[in-house]
Amino acid sequence: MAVVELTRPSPHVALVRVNRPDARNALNKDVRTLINGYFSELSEDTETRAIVLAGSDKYFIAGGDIREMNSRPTVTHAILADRTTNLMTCKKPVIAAVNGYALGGGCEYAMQCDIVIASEGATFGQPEVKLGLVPGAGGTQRLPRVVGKHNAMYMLLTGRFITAADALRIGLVSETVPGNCDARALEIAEEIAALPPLTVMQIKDAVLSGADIPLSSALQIERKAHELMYGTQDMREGTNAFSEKRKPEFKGQ
Ligand code: CO8
Repeated sequence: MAVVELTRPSPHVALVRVNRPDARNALNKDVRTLINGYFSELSEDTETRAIVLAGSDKYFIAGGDIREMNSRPTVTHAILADRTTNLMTCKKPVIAAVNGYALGGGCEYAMQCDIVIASEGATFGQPEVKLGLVPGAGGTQRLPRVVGKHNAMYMLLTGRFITAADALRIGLVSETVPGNCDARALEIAEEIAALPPLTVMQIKDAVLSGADIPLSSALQIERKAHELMYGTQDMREGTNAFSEKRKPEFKGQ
């Protein structure tokens, strides 16, 4: 069985599942390569409108592979390392379904998703400091942007784990559910997949493109994305359906 699997549980929805139980779904080279490959493919696939990234019942992803990291040739790796993932550049909305541990690179991969659904029993943490490491996939940069400086520093400087309830409180998680959260994440993916896909992609692009630039420039991105939608059939369909008091049928055109 592959360490990462792609399935299509419903029309327009893809599920990418990490399946490396022996190492608690740690991100070794194979896992990272497969995730990159799938997200590159799904980003361009016109049939796919929403994606769920999941792990197992008890482990989302327990971080980078510690054994693999320990044996890296330091300088070569430092020069060649590229932490860009096709997860963070994926054009389609990505929902993380976090059951169990999301640690280190696992917490960082969850943060690279657009929506994070967690089981009430999930655990989040950036324990790199305890290994003598600085986070390497966005922990020191994305985490403070998501949860604010003091919450981020608490997690990053102590390496302590936090509960799903605390993750929800500080904004690291969008929603928590009792028990396994895969079904809820897929339900949200299906909800998004029924919406006009060009609009969904433009909203995601506007949010991410505008996040790190001055507000005036970010608002230009939004203005152009807004205007672009007037040229789509789906915008006509959505507004006509509203006036005619019927359910819209979006075609992605
Ligand atoms: N890497 C490699 N192997 C791991 C990892 C890991 N991150 N986590 C667990 N394993 C392995 C263990 O070595 C063990 O292997 P074995 O059976 O051969 O001895 C097996 O999984 C089971 O582990 P446990 O017995 O510890 O399982 P528990 O269920 O008792 O505990 C925990 C689960 C809490 C997840 C625990 O395993 C743990 O704390 N793991 C390490 C968490 C951690 O420190 N993560 C941060 C890693 S550093 C990092 O993420 C930096 C990322 C840099 C960028 C990444 C880019 C992709």
